[in-house]
Amino acid sequence: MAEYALFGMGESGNAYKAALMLNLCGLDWEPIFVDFFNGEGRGDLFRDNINELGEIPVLDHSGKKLSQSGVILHYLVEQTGRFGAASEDEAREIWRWILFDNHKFTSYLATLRFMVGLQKTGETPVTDFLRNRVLGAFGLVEKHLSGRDFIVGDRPTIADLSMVGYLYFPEETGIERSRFPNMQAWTRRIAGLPGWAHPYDLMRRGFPGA
Ligand SMILES: N[C@@H](CCC(=O)N[C@@H](CS)C(=O)NCC(=O)O)C(=O)O
Repeated sequence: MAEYALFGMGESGNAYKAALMLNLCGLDWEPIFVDFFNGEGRGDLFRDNINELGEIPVLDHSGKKLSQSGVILHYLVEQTGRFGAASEDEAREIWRWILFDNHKFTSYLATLRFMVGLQKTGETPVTDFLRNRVLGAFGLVEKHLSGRDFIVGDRPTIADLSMVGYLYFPEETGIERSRFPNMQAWTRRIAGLPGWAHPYDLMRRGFPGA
C-alpha cells in the first residue's frame, strides 16, 4: 500500500491539483477512484467514512484524511518542503491566489467545462454567465503573468499548482485560449516540470463513455 492515497477521478481538476503535487514531489501515492458521476460522493458511505462534505479530493496519509485541495497542497508543502513560500509575505500571497482560484477561477471554469464539454448542454444563459466570469478571471491572471513566469515569486508554488488544475483538460468550453498568451506560456512552463503528467494519465476517468 502506498504512503499516500488520493480519492478522486480523472475528470476532477480539484483532485488533479493534489495529484500533480504528489507526482511533482515524487511521493509514493496511489489514486483511489471515486465513482463521482454515479453519485458515490453523495452516498452515506462516502460522507460518513471519507468526507462529510461529499467532495473529492481527499488525501489519506497514514489514516489522516484531509480535504479541500488548498489544505491538501499546504499539508504536502509541510511534509516535503517543496513548492512552498520563502517568506511570510509570500505565504500570504500564495493563500490569496489559492482562495481566488477556488472562488473565481476554478469554480466557474470547472462548471462551464462540465456543462459545455462533458454534459454537452449547448449554450444557455448559465453557460453564458459562467463564460463571462471565466473570461474576467482569465483577464486578471493574464495581466498578472505579464513579465513574470509564475504566480508568486520566481519559482513554481502551490498557487500555480492550484490554478492550473483545470487548464489541461481537452474538453470544449467555448474559450479561445490563444487570447491569453501569458497563461498559455505559464501552463507550458508548469507542464515542463519534472514529474508533470496529464490528469487523464494520473487518475481513472469516470464520465460515462470516457
Ligand atoms: N474547494 C474544493 C472543491 C472540491 C469540489 O468541488 N470537488 C468536486 C469534484 S471536482 C466535488 O466533489 N463536488 C461535489 C459536490 O459539489 O457535491 C477543493 O478545492 O477541494
